[in-house]
Amino acid sequence: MVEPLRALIFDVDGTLAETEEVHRLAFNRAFEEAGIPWSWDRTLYRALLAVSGGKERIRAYAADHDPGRTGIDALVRDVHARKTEIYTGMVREGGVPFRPGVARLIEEARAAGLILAVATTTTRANVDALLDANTGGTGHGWFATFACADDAPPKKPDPMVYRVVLERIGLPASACIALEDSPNGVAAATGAGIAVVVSTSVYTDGDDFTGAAAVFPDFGSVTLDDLRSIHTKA
Ligand code: XBP
Ligand code: MG
Repeated sequence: MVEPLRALIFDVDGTLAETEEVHRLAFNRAFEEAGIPWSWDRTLYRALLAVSGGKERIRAYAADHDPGRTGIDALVRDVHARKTEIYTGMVREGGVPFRPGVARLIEEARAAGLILAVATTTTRANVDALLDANTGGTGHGWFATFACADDAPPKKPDPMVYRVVLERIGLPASACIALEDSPNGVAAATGAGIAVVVSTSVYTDGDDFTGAAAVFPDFGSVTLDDLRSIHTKA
């Protein structure tokens, strides 16, 4: 890109923090509470993550594994709402820290006057819980905008959530870098014309990140200057 880097757009799950294992446990607890005989182990959950969005994930799983079940619309609505309550409760207990380098990159970007934003498939309440647990609430003010599940109904790999962020921050895609952990996230960001830098996560390690400008195991040794040079070459 010829113009300077002016914004970092962060994905949440798998990027800000390794949250998917907590999501998986919350899904299973919500199923159990509802008396639904479903339980997602790690291997199955990794496959189910191909579908972004918890509601969409439940619906896709039911269609494949329990096609005769009736009342799916109410099940998805109610079980997902309870799952979100369980998830936010677990995150607020602590123990889901930011991934290596994330807090430092945020600090470097803020000190350099970059705009920060969030583009996620997850529910806003989940983002708030993660920021409250890891920043005591101050983290909300770091981000100019949060585009979450309700802001972009078509989920990643659809680029809508990133287009919503670009619109809200008033910058062209060429002035931004997206930080992601998954192929769906890479497809969504590149679909919006944004260069993507990946930190592979527990559930995406080894996936195909074709289209990403750079892939790292984590951001522990990635500086803002590294992102600037990646952005220049993108
Ligand atoms: C990852 C997702 C989300 C979470 C579950 O989001 O696909 O659906 O797995 O959260 P991200 P919800 O874009 O941050 O990687 O149940 O709230 O959808
Ligand atoms: Mg993610």
